[in-house]
Amino acid sequence: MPLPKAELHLHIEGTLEPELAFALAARNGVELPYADTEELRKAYLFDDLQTFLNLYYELMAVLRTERDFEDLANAYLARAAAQGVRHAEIFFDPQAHIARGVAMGTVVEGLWRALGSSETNHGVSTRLILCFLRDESADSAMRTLEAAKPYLDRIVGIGLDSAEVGHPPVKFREVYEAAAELGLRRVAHAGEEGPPEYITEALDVLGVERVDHGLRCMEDAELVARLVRDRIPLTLCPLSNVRLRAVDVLAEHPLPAMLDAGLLCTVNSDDPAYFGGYAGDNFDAVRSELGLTEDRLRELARNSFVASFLEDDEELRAR
Ligand code: ES4
Ligand code: ZN
Repeated sequence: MPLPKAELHLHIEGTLEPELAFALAARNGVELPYADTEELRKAYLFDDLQTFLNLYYELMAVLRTERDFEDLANAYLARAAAQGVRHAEIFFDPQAHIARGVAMGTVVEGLWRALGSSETNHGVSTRLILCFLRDESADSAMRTLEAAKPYLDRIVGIGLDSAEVGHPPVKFREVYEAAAELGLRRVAHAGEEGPPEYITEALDVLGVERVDHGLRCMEDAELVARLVRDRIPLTLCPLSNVRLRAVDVLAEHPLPAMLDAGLLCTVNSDDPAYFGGYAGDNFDAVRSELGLTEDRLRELARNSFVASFLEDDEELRAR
């Protein structure tokens, strides 16, 4: 039995497996520039964030209808459940869909067809987090928040993703303020490729209560002390860090040092169809490559529930 765990850093578009991509392409009459799944797998040669993102956005072309988003989410939830995930907080990138003529309502209603029955069908409770693309303008983010207003009963919070360097958190100050006024929880990717200053800024300017990745906090001792003191969770993604070359090899991942420093770390999968594994695979990888003890692994699983947006009573039931 895999450890019961919560997944807190998961882009639903990053769960699109090549087989499903081709099935949806056929269903929607979309032409993919790859002959078959084997040729597509060969395109997974990225070794930095931008090269990965180019492929990630290209493949989204196959997602067109509510049913597509429903099928995508159901496929993820079934895989997650099989690896011990009991709760999933799921990012989605509406701007990447709206730009292709797919409406916010299609995306949210489609995902909700799967998420709304996930506890019954998969034994996985869920939350939805709307991510803004940080390489798009702040105006675009604000328009996206506006478009999400009819669906806020299905969205727990907001996040910030896509190309990090050159797009500091402060660019999104106003949209985070507006989201806070709407009662939305706030997280942001920071310190994946960007410097530790982006983590500090995400805390100070955006008021985030959880940091996605946050890996590069280790370059700033004062920041580490603050994250420890304030119990700010970090959603680490070890296999993602290897594939995108944030670390050279998994054996050199700073996770053990981060746990030793007292940071509230969690282990997540980011874009599992692209990075070689789902949540359980990430746990297995850090167990074998980083020599984490069973106690440390249990701590990581417990942290995932503590760091989640579940209420206390829901949290106890989930774990
Ligand atoms: C992402 Cl790994 C990663 N980083 C930033 N933005 C993303 N969107 C999807 N995966
Ligand atoms: Zn991510």
